[in-house]
Amino acid sequence: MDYALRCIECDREFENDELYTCPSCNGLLEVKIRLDSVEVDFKFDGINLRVWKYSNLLPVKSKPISLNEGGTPLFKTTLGDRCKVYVKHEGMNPSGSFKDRGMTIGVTKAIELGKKAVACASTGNTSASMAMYAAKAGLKAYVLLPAGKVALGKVAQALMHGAKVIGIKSNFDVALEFVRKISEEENFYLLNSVNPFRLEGQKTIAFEIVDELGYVPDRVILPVGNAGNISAIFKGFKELKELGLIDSIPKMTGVQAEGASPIYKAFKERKLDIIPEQSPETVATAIRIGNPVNAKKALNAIYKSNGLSVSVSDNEIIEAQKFLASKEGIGVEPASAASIAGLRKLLEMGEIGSDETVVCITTGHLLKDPETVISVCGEPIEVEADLEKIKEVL
Ligand code: AN7
Repeated sequence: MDYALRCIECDREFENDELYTCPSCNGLLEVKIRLDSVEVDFKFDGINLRVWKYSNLLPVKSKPISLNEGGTPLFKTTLGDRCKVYVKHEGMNPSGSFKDRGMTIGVTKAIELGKKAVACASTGNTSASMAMYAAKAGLKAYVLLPAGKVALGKVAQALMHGAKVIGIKSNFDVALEFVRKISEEENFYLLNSVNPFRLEGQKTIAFEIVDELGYVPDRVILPVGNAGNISAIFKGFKELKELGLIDSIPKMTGVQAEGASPIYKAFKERKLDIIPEQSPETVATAIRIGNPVNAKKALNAIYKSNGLSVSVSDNEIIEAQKFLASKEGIGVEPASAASIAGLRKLLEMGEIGSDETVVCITTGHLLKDPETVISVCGEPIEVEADLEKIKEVL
């Protein structure tokens, strides 16, 4: 396959895979695949859905470092009143989040480039996933976290998979600035979503949706933090359209938490860029991000697809998390529930047509954040080991 890294700002192209941003204007890079060089040999038949099914559209040459990522369930739900709502549960990936789709490509690329170590800043899921794939690949893994602001399950994963985990007394955005500098100085391969190859893995969410549904939904709703995933999924649909495999692109709909909503604010004013927020705050710690690196790509995805952005309160997020878990049997972490909270809000606002088919992406698993569950559901009731006493509380 023929591809180059293209700057989304100045349009220059580079053949060097080891870049994260444009050497000439510092703009974001994306992988431009020369689609006329691609032979699409996979069938959209809804079977064997996995990230590497679509390898002809994935810009890596070496043997995949894979843990069977992708192929996540697409559940039909009753969430939509009159319109059809599906939930694609990315929490069912091997490390429990959508990040695995990006990491299988990112870590394979790290091996291809001869790197010995990988690094990221993270609100949690990126670090869990990176640590897991680095372990599989035999690479060292370094993680910078906002101390005390990462859900317990995610820290546990990063530690157990053998990453060196450092908590800094600041937020994600500051951690990312540090890790970018450190990676450059120490020759670590940076695996945050500023890395254009990671997004290539995540675009397979779009491929799987079309593959499994057999058609293109009208809208895709997902939570937005660092804004990589919305950009990646849009790119996936765009490539399918350019290849002539589909003829429309869903309205990309990004949901942010009220306390961390620079993209929503930019969208509201129809701006092309964000104003960074210094002290982002939300119960959905995964998306507690004030300065999303992929903001320009994400806003482009929203505008070009005729989509929109909405913000939801912490209360709406928790209510949506409980609703999804107790009514549909789908257990997700708070950030993921933002997509359901966004759906409910947009239905109320009358923004979603009754004839629409909507796919909500739930990005991470319920078990990632047990502490929030206990704080909103309470501890289990404790009673004596006595039949009558147990019956009393039933
Ligand atoms: C569950 O782990 O940024 O908009 O460092 O864990 O692509 O950033 C996590 C992000 C949504 C937002 N849902 O995705 C990290 C990190 C969950 C997440 C997002 C994240 P992007």
